Amino acid sequence: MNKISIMLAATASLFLSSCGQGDVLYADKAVVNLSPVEGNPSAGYMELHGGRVDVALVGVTSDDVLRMEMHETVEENGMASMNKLKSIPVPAGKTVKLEPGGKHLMIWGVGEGSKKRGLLTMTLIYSNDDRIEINAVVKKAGDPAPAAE
Ligand SMILES: [Cu+2]
Repeated sequence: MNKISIMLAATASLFLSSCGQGDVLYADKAVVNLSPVEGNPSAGYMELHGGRVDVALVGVTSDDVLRMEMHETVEENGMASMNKLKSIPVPAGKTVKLEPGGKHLMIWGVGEGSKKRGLLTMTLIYSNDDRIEINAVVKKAGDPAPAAE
């Protein structure tokens, strides 16, 4: 191995150890789809990325909502209904998607300030006591999809 390839190999392993999947517990792609019907709850979606150890998301809070719950949409006999979840497991190194038709956040009373700002700041609380603050993009009903913007 010549000098350059040794350096490249060292750089590659550094990159893997510092940025490798599964090292850091975080969340991204958070959106809140405001309900088109005044008074109805809005829905929140995001991707939860697992860290080095298995944890669970045990709560989500925000200063600018009335109430927030973790839900899962389930289908029984062709009928969709929602169950309230106490926690959402986030296995080490895995990505868990909160998405339409699956696990999601149900959000009551998103504040006018967050609606105007277009961002809702929320805190994710994990079973290992980690707290992660994220900004979810607030979308009004009928807003174009991000790809079209
Ligand atoms: Cu729900």
